[in-house]
Amino acid sequence: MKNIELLETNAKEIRRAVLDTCYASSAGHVGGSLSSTDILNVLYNHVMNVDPSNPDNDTRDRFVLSKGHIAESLFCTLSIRGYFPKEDLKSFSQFKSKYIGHPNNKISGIEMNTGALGHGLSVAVGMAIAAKQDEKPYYTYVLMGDGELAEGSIWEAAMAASHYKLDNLVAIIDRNGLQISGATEDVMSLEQLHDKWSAFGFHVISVNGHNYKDLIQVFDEAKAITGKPIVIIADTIKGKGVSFMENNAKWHHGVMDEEQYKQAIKEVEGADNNE
Ligand SMILES: Cc1ncc(C[n+]2csc(CCOP(=O)(O)OP(=O)(O)O)c2C)c(N)n1
Ligand SMILES: [Mg+2]
Repeated sequence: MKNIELLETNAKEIRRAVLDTCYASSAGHVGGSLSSTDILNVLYNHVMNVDPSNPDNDTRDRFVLSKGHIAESLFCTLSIRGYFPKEDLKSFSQFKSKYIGHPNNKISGIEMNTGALGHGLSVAVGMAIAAKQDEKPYYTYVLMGDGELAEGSIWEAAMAASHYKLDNLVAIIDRNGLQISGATEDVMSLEQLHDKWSAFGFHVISVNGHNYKDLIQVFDEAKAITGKPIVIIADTIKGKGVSFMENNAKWHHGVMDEEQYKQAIKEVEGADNNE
């Protein structure tokens, strides 16, 4: 499967760029960046109809990073996809840089400023309604964190999405089980998550969020659904690819020292394949 091999090569490159960016800036949210890497990779390099040389094309698929704190993961994915030079990321999180610690729509390829959790789905609903009204063929994808689901505004947006039968809207939940201060099930329990989204009128799909074959299949499945919005619950590992970060809330926004950085790079570069 040539496609999957390419995605796996990209994944290493994105993970390496995320680690470089976080280490150089002593900033970023490395744990949630690494849990979302494979989702962003498959969206930008397989699923979405986007063209970096024409980023404002009217019929482009839209993507909203509702869990905006992992901006570096989106920036690295966009730069590797060709939206802007990788060099630009050297200014990440620095004074006067447009590559601030959260998505910023002054950057090519970014649709919405995010970072205050809970708003992405509402705006994505608006984009999906606009596509229907304008009779445009684009899909809107929105990535949310599982901790983010504690925001009440998400459930208002979910009601609207099913009320308007937005089958051109695909929500993805990075279900890594952790939020900033610990396990989601301790901080604000979410289960039964599948049943909740189903009760809100969504077509619900569960997937291993690190397996490209499965991810490709569920994004295909989403396109075949009509009459209701789709949510993909992607089971992931926070810190995926770096053993000492995996499943450890400390690495939500932990800063690596030199030894940890070197070890992390060694691990992501040595990874045989993505899952
Ligand atoms: C409205 C709002 N409240 C609080 C925060 C602070 N905050 C940043 S990340 C985070 C935890 C998010 O957890 P999750 O959505 O699970 O993200 P992930 O595990 O994917 O990094 C919190 C509470 C915020 N950014 N916005
Ligand atoms: Mg989480």
